[in-house]
Parts: sequence; C-alpha cells; structure tokens
Amino acid sequence: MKQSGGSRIWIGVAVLVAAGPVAGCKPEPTCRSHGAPLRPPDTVAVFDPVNAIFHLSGADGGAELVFPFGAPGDTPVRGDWNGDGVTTVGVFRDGGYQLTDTNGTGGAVQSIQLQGAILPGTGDWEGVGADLLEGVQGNLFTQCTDLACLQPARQFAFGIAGDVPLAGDWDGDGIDTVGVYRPGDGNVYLRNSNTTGFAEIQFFAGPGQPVVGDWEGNGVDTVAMFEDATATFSLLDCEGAVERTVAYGQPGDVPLGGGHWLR
Ligand SMILES: [Ca+2]
Ligand SMILES: [Ca+2]
Ligand SMILES: [Ca+2]
Repeated sequence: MKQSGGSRIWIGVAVLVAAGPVAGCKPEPTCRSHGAPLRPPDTVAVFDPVNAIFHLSGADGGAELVFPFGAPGDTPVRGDWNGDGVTTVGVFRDGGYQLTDTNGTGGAVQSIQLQGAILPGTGDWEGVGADLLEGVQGNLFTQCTDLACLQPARQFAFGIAGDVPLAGDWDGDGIDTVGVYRPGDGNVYLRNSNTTGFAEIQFFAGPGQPVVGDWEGNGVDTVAMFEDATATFSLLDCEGAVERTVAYGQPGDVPLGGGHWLR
C-alpha cells in the first residue's frame, strides 16, 4: 500500500461547559425531510469486521461493491475525502485513520493520526464539498478543518459521555453538524451548528446502531437505525418516523452511513 499524507497530534485541553441536551418541551422541528430530490439518494453499506470486508450497496448503477480494506476489528468510516462526489471508505483504529479515494483494492491510502481520539467521525464541517475528520473523547468533539488535520481544529462539547456521535447536514445548508444517539434512552439529539449548546432536533429512534445519510437525495441528512439481528436498516425522517426499511448485510456487520459509491 502506498502511504501518503501527514499526521497531526492534538491534545484536548479545552475546558468547556457541557451544556448537552436536556429533557423538556419537545423542540419545534427545524429539519425538513420531504423536499424535492436534488441528487441520487444515498445507499446503505456495511463492514464485516471479522474479515475486514466492505459491502457497498447500489454502486455502479445498482450493483454492489465488495472489497477488503483495513484490518479485522477496525471501525469503518466513509466520506468524500477528495470532493469528487464519490463516497469512499476508510477505517479507524487507536486514534488513527486510513482513508482511500478508491472503493476497491490497490488505491493510495492516506494515514492521519488524531492522538486522543476515542471515537471517529466524518463530515463536511467547512461546507467545502469534501468531508473532514473528527475525534471524539467523551462528549468533547475535535473537528479538523483540513483533511490532514494540520490546521487548528475546532473543539466543543455536546451530549454526554457514552453517547454515539453522529454528523450530518440536518438543515440542508451544505454544512455537516453534530449530533448524538444516546443508547440509554434511544433518543437522537441533533444540533445545526458545531458549537456547544442545546439540541435543536430531538426524537426517539429506539434501539439499534445509528447511521446517517440522505435517503431521498433531497439535500437533508437523516438518521437510519441498523438492527443487528435482522441486518435491516430503518431509514428515518427528520422527526424519527420510519420512511422505509432496507435489508442489507449480515448480523454482526457494522453499518456505515449512506453514500454515493462508485469504484
Ligand atoms: Ca471522493
Ligand atoms: Ca447543516
Ligand atoms: Ca434526506
């Protein structure tokens, strides 16, 4: 594998008030699910963590793409690292990302280390049409502002330790922002800026593994819940109602967010 790219060490030193979501009146929805399609919908994908094999549905005109990448036990990620409109994969392990711009074997691999990152996250924080990386430590989010994470990163607190980090463009303004899924209560908490503050969108999503995608291609990201026992994605609208279900993958697979997959 060809290795390229730099590395950057950051240490979370910011002390921030963790004004995470709190219970209270249900906020008015500031999301929209049903706009006219702007682009092809995202399709779902999974990673087989035993064999380190990605399965991407609906690529190349409907066929799936299946290829090995990473190592057993890695956490899969996905994003459009080079901004060409094609979503490709990566893996995260021990604070380090391995990214590729090719959904297959033999492509160049970029390695980026985010010291202190316990959980991964990816999104277009800068609204530039390409996805960047973050590292999550407890409820502290550290978002890189360039792909190699050489420039100063943005730090803020959201949610509580134990939450599952999410990222997406909940309001369709072209900027991906923070969210969390809370396994303890099955709720999703979303915010439309990458800053500490209250959740602007909140709903009950139930049990499962959450992922994010634009399931209608209307420019607004929403959540999907993956049920392991049946390997089924429930694609939710912006208020948490199930729009449709998609069976893909096998029990034990790790779900990925949606994407436009091409080789
Ligand atoms: Ca790409
Ligand atoms: Ca947004
Ligand atoms: Ca959508």
